[in-house]
Amino acid sequence: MRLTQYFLPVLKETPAEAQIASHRLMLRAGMIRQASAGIYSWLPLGYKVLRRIETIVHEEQQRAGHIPMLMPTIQSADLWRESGRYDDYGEEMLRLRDRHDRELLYGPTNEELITEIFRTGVASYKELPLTLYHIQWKFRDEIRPRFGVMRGREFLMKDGYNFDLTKDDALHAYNRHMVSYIRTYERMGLKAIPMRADSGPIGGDNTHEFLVLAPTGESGVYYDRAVTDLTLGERAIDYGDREAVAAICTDWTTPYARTDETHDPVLFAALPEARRVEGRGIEVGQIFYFGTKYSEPLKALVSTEEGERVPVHMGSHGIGVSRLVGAIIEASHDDRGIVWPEGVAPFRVGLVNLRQGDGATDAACASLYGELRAAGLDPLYDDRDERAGAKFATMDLIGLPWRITVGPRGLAAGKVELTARRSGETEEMSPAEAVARCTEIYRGH
Ligand code: 5CA
Repeated sequence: MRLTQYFLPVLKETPAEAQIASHRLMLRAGMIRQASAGIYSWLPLGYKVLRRIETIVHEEQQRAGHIPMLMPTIQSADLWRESGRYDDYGEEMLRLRDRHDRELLYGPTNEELITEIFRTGVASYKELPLTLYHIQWKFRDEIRPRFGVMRGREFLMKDGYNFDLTKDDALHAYNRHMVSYIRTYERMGLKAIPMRADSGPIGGDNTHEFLVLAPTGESGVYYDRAVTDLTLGERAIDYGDREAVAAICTDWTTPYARTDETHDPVLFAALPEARRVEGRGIEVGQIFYFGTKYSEPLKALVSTEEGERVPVHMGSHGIGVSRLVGAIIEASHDDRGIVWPEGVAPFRVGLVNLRQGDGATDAACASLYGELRAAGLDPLYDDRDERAGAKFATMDLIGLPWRITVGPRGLAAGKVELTARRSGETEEMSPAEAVARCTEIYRGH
């Protein structure tokens, strides 16, 4: 993309209403614009990051064997009466009426609707196990929407639902979700720690939240330092292998790691002092096993091998897709702006022309731009008639991980500069080498 043909409304001033770095930077970098309290438009740059995150979530869910679909944002109140949650959900639920005076709501989550789909589509244990998920906008009329997309009223969530015959099968689904989530967050350059949590209005006693450590997080967290040394990396995972999947979960859940809701000071105090860490975290996902809490009232039954009709065991599993954009920025920024991890960068490479209008420099940039595109590196070419300082400031603010700088002096020696946003390190090399290096960096992302 050429910057002169893009829409990147960066702000010079720091917006007064934004209290945390990610909110400030998302507004300044022209990623989002508030439409009303807790409701945002995603401008082109922000939308690109959101789509990258969604793609990673889709890939990892499907790798775990979970099936994508799409349910609507608007749901009928009737189903929520059947489950008994229509009244329980309280003021957070946005309730609507259509022209026929039928009661509707903007879905805050989808346990009821998916269970309804399941009960009319599945009759026998032979069709299990089944895990369905979608990525869809939710609405929760939060009393205090704040921190931009971190606590919005409208937000994008991946929510998945498993249906299993037995508790053991459902716990395997729970474990599959835990492992696939760890991998999902790692691909986004995040360390998200599963912590034992409280289930709130979703219900059930088996639940973990995934927390990204950040001083601006809304949850207090207490953990054993050992848990931060764990990584899944590139290892192959057979999601059908119950023991292998369970063993990974055991590794991650054995060290003490809890949020303030479930913190146990006595257990925590038993850890060696050097390993005890207290901090704050951003909740970027939560998984639940709740057994037959919804399948019983909603009559989601299957026939067993013996011909008996039994309620299925269920769990639900959420990832805060739009919140992740903010969480990644909280975890990865500096004084000059955002520092995107390679996995989610809106453009892979920024191309800066230091002498716009100079024939040779323009020609070198145009050809480099073409090669970067051909290599699938989705470059952003700053072809504006601006000073070098202003171009660098924009690139730093929007946080592209790699920048190639092209100027007449370097070109005379056949060189351009490749700069890493994170370290600021710069290396001179030929344009072809710069393309080759970036291609190598992004292999696998
Ligand atoms: N039905 C279950 C799992 S599918 C559920 O709704 N879980 S949840 O309430 O924990 O939400 C899942 C994730 O959505 C949270 O971990 C969080 O990352 C994100 N989320 C929840 N509320 C908001 C909000 N107001 N703004 C942005 N993200 C949110």
